[in-house]
Amino acid sequence: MDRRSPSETLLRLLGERSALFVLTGAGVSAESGLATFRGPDGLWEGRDPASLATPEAFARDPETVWRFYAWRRRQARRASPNAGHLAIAALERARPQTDGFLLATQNVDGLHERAGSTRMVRLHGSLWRSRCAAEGVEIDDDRDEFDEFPPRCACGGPIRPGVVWFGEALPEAAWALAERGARACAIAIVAGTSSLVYPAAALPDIAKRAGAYVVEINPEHTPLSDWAHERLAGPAGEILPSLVGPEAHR
Ligand code: BJW
Repeated sequence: MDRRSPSETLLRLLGERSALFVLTGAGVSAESGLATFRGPDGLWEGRDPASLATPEAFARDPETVWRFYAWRRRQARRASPNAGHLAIAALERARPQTDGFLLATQNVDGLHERAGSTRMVRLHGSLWRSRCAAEGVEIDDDRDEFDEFPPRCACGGPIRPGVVWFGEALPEAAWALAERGARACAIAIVAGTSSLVYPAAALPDIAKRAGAYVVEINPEHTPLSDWAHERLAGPAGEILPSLVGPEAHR
């Protein structure tokens, strides 16, 4: 059933400080002014993901790929965390026990970190990291201006954005922690994702099979909407704050 305010069941579970797993996607940053990927005004609208977010695209046309990510870095630098990011950080602070909270984000924009989230894993890398495509090592390089394409590592190899593209494996440690967090939680909150991209989209199912109460926060219907225990149909920046604070934890 679609609703905008949390059910008694959810408020009770939150009030008990039950172990919480949060999975986020681009929709959580939409209210910070950053475009999502899919849908009308999305980043993939009028752009072919295969020409921007695959290792093959980078090998074929590193300049187009780097210009896209340099533009994304400029957009993200100008953005600020919104009420949804801040609410997730507050939900973490309310669960000081190590196993009581984990945030797994598909977002690469760094807004969760800037909002104060610490117990988190980045499933799809970071806009603020680069990597040598030849050696695989991460490089401290978050420039958005370049004098050559692709920029070069000291070893001579091409430097690429430190994100996970289609067809690439997710960072092993981040995935292992996310899977463990999903398996161990009592509540799984899934906010602002189309639930289309795997393996991240499998995490709510892992949580549900392990017995968790699964809650979706999204103004639009997704494949998860059909089987989540609770669906809060609205913007994350409005709904997430309603899960925080003494009134939500009675
Ligand atoms: C709001 C809102 C508001 C708006 N409040 N909500 C199983 C089945 C089918 C395919 C596959 C499968 N397993 C793997 C695949 C292939 C592929 C895949 O999933 N393809 C599908 C698209 C069909 N997956 C992969 O390739 C992954 N790798 C892999 O599986 O490797 C296997 C392997 C193993 C071992 C060795 C080698 C390989 C990698 C996936 C990487 C995804 N990368 C991207 C780009 C990252 C860098 C960048 O940022 O540019 O990640 S693609 C893009 O999609 C980005 C996102 O993180 C990801 C998910 O998107 P997200 O966040 O859900 O955004 P949207 O736009 O889709 O949705 C936004 C939602 O927000 C909407 O629902 C709105 O309604 C909502 N919203 N405003 C709340 N205010």
